[in-house]
Amino acid sequence: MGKILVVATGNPGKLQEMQAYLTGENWELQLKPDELEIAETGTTFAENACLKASQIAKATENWAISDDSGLEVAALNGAPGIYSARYGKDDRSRISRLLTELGDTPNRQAQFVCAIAIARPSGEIALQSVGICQGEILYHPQGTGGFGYDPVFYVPTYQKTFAQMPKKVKHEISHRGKAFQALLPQLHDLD
Ligand code: ITT
Repeated sequence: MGKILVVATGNPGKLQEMQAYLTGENWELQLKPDELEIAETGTTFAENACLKASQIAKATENWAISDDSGLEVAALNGAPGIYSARYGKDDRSRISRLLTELGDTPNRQAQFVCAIAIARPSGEIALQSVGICQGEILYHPQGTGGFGYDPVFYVPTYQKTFAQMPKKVKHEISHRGKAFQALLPQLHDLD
């Protein structure tokens, strides 16, 4: 067994996807203690990812990995962006607010962004990466897979929303997939 890596998220959808990327790596994954909540006071995804990884690492005295992500919608000038989790009280109300704010705007262009950070037990950031996936916001939710905004995020190349595509396709092409593809090769070199 390798070193312990605390997965610093309280979002079950994210946790499941992060675990899938880290399976087979030489790290023993551990869940973040429930009571450890980190205030996301940064102004960028990368800053918030670093804050979460660093503070969870220090608090647990272990290595920690965090993901800060969200949806940027062109017609809303990049909103909800880093406030994607705070846009509503649950996934359903977040989606409904997004569709209301967009109305019948013809510009449906959007992107998901994911910043990943890995911190040493000291809190020092060891690795960082960012991944982006382009798509469009539908007028109505489609599909039941995934989590969060997945039912309204449509990827034209696949003619499916993230919630309609097989898990392994989202795993491959998503913002999180791209961030992990950049990060994983470097994960082996950490000491
Ligand atoms: P942690 O900070 O505990 O990890 P969180 O849900 O608060 O959990 P964020 O602040 O990073 O995480 O917010 C991410 C938001 O963006 C949240 O509302 C997600 O539903 C949404 N999101 C991120 N990745 C997504 C994905 O792959 N599919 C759908 N929605 C996603």
